[in-house]
Amino acid sequence: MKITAIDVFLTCPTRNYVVVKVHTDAGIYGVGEGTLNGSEPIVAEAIRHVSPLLIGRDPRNTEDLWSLIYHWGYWRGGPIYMTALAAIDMALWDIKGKIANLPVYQLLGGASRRGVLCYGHAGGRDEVEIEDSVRSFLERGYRVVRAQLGNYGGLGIVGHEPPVTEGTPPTHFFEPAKYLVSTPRFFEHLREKLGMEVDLLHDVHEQLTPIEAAWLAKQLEPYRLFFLEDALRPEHRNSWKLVREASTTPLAIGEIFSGRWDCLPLFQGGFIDYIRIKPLHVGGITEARKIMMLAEPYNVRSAFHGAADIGPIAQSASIHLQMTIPNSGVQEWTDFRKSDLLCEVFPSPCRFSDGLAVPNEAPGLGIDYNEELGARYPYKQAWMPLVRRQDGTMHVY
Ligand code: GCO
Ligand code: MG
Repeated sequence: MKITAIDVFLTCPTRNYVVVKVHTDAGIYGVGEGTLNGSEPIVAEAIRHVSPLLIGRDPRNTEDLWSLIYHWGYWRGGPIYMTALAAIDMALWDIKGKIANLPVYQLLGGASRRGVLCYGHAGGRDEVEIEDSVRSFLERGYRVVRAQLGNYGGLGIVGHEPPVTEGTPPTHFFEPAKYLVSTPRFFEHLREKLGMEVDLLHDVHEQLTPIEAAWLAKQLEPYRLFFLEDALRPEHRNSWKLVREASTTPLAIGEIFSGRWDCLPLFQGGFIDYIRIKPLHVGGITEARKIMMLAEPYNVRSAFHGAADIGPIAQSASIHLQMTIPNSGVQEWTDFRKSDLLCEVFPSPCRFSDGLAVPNEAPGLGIDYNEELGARYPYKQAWMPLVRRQDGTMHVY
C-alpha cells in the first residue's frame, strides 16, 4: 500500500481550520487536522513542504513515518512542524482504522470507559451571572465546569485600545490586583451557593508572575478546585516548584506544549496533576499516546485542550485517545454539533451525552471533510487580542 497524494485545505465555515486528506493507491483516504490558531497558512505550507517525502511510502507504518517527518530536516519540533506532523499522523491513523474496519480507539486498546468526561465554559460579568451560568451547564449534564469572570484576565483587564489598523487586533490592558482579589471572591460565592462537591476549575491564561500565581493557588485552596489552569507561562519552568508548594490546589498546564520534552520535567518534578496537551499540537495520536504513558507513573491525567480552535477532526482524535488511556482526566468540550454547517463540512463531530463525549463508531476517526462545501468558506485572517500593562509594556494573553 502506498501514499499517492496529500491534499491540504484551509477553510473558515465558523472559524479557520486546516484539514489534510492523505490518499492511497488502495482507494482509501484518511483525514487529519493541522489548525494552529492564527498561524493556519504557515502550518498548511509546512504540510505541503514535507509531503513529497511521504509519497510512495506505506501509510500503515505510522511509527516510521512519524520519525521520518520529525527527523528529516535536522531542525525539528516547535508548534508549526509538530502541528503539521499531527495532521498527517491523524490521517494515517484514520487510514489504519479504515483498513481494519475499526474505530481508532479500538486500535489503541479499546474502550476503558463509557465516554470521556467533559467540562464546559461557564462565565459572567458578576458572581450571580457566573452562578447562573454554572447551573445551566449542570442542568445540561456537565459534571465539571470552568468558571470565569469576564474574559481571560477577568477584572484585571482595566482598559482597551482599538486596533492600530483595520483588521488587526485590539489591545487590552491588564493589571493583576483586581484579578487576584476578585477571583477567590467569586469562587467563595460559588461554593456558598453550589456547595463543595460540584467540580469547578479556572483558567488563569498565563497572566501572572510566579509569586502571584502561588498566592492565587493558595487563596483558592479552600474552594477545592478541580484544577487551576495555566497559572504560569510555560517559560517559567523553574517556578513550578514555588506554585506547587504554595498549596494543594491541583494544577494543569500544557495547551501550548508541542511534545514530550516540554512535559517530562513537569512530570518528573511532580509539579502538575493534569496535562493539557492534545494530539493536534504535539505531533498527533502517536506522540500524545506516548506522552500519556510517560504521565501515568507520575499520576498525571489528561485534560486535553479543546477550545473551538481545536476543530472537529482534532477533537475526534482527542476523544479516541482518551477513550482508551488509563489516565484520562477530562476533555475541554466544544459542541460542534450545535452548528449545522460544521456538521455538514465535517460529517460528523463526536457526540456529547450525560456529561461524556463519545466517538463515532465508524471505521477510523469516524469523521470526514466535505471539500466542496469547505471551499465555499475561504480562510480569513484572524488574531488573538494583544495585551499590555498599563505603562505600555507588552504582556501575555
Ligand atoms: C482554553 C484556552 C483557549 C486558548 C485558545 C488559543 O483553555 O480554552 O486557553 O481559549 O486561548 O485555544 O488558541
Ligand atoms: Mg486555557
